Amino acid sequence: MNCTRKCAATGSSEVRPAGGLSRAAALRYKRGFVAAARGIPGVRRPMKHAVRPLLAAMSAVALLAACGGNNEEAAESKVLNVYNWSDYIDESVLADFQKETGIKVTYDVFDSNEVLETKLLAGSTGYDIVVPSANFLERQIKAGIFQPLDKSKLPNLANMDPALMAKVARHDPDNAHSVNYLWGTTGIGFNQTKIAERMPDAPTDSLAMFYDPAVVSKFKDCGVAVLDSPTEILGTVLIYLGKDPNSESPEDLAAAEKVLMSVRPFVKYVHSSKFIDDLANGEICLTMAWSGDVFQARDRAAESGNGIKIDFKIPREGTTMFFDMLAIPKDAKNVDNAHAFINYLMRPEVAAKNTNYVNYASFNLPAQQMVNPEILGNPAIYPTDEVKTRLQVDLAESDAFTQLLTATWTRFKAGQ
Ligand code: N2P
Repeated sequence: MNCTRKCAATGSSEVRPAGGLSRAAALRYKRGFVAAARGIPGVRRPMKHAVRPLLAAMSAVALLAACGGNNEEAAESKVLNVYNWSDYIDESVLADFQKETGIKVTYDVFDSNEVLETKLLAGSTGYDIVVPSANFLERQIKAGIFQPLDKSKLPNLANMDPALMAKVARHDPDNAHSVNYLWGTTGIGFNQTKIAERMPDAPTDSLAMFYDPAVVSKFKDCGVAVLDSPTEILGTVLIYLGKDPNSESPEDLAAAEKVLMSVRPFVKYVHSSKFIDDLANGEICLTMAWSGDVFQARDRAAESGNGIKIDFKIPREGTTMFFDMLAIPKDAKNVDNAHAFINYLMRPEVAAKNTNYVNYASFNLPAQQMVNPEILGNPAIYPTDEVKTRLQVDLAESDAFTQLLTATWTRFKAGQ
């Protein structure tokens, strides 16, 4: 039997064909990226507890179908391997899709563009859909990692906001290789009680919460966490310094590093998903993190009834925004199924279900009628025109700057 990666999970040998990236393109691209990945260990995050058993069961069914069935060819054609951000889907969407189409989804998660990019550059990921942020996708498209989408198989593209589609076309010309999944911002997540106890007049809507040592030092004892996302965090530091968040000037980077090192003693950890539960259960009181994840922490605290009140603010000085894009690697095996799933995610009721669960906005216009009013009316999730003026798009970095930023980030994480 010519096993796939799913068979390997049951102990059979694993067969991974050569990747879709040309050797020359891979080498050219890796020169810039390997340095970026060095010193930024990624993690493959477990999904939230409620999701794991369901997905484990679904994966087990997929394994049996893919590896043990009599009609192997038919079973192979009914699978789909998705690699998405952690805490980023209503798990019932996967179950519903499988029920409707018979396509069994194996769903793995990550919490770092760098981790995803390392896998994509190595090739033969086994994934049919991956979800890089648009600035990373931009350089991955140039490296030849993705195949163009067949838009005849994506009629639900008609639901997507043309203005936002035009915005991401800056990264993916003609929207040829990607469809937006969800989008959000990086901002200030905090435990309202613990912050107020320590600093009644805390500037909770200001980047000074993190980048002014006189402020952030007040919260060291209740726990401060920062995303392990060098590009996005650097963008916010540059905004705090009144500079262009996409600056690649070594002088600006040096100034930003000085700020980062000045607050490092007050930061408990640098991580991109652990903070959700920690904020919800009181292990930390302040985080620089992604909007929807902080609202998920708020929801988890409310569900547990522990009395912890969490809030999220988009900084008054401005911040960076991200667009997470569904794309199909060139060496994907289940391309039709990938298109079917992408189209399914663009159904208004499905897009609304995900937004209502994870607290991130979608491009889907008809979905808005089904989005919970408190989410649709929350300017930190669906920004008003005034808030939009404070949001800045992360552009793709040059290879040379990525190397410099990686060195800065390694020193920041190590605290030296
Ligand atoms: C989901 C985080 C996605 C935002 N937990 C980062 N692009």
